[in-house]
Amino acid sequence: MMMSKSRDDYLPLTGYEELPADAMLTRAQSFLELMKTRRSVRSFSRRPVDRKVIELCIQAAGRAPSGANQQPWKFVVVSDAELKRQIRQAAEVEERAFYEERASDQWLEVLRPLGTDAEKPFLEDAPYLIVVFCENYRLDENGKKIKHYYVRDSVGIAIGMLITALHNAGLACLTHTPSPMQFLREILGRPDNETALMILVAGYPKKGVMVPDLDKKTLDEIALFL
Ligand code: IYR
Repeated sequence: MMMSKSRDDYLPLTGYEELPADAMLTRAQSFLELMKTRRSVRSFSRRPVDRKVIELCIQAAGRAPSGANQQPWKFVVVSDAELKRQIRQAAEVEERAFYEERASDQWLEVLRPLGTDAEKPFLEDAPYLIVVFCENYRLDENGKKIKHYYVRDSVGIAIGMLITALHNAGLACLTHTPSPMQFLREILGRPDNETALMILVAGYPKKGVMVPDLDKKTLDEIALFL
């Protein structure tokens, strides 16, 4: 049986560097300025992107904290044109059902400023579809199910870090969640313990792309200091 680690195996904290107070403020401010320039885009250039950049960004996402450090994520990076075509076709079937029947009037109303519809050409245009799966459990060496904890929370954090890493690298992305998403497990041949959570569409924005005129809430609206 694999021996699990215990508190006796603790290591000193390395790599952490305390910044002088002024440097801390400057860094926090400039990171905010960087994040202010992040926008979701829905039109992508077909220009290829160096796969190494995607690998590095996924490695950054893989540094996310997770329940019991179980790292319950799998990033399936799709660049194959035929797979992208299949994903687009299946996603558009679900999206048509969403826009024509499933969505409530209230839901369609809040979506109106985004100008979305059932057509998803970005699923074929963008060089990469990073399909993010949750690993709900794993099988140990004896085939016994080991449950994972806080799975969606953990995978959500990793996705946030991936979005940030892609933006920092100068790429655009879109969080896309056609619903339901079972077709992704089927098309990509993923095992039963995995559930698709999101498609992160990644690449260069199409030249001249327009984005909706959206506001972000202010600090006072999103935070309380007690
Ligand atoms: N999945 C649909 C609808 C949609 C829903 C939400 I909430 C969004 O923020 C954006 C879109 C689509 O992708 O069009």
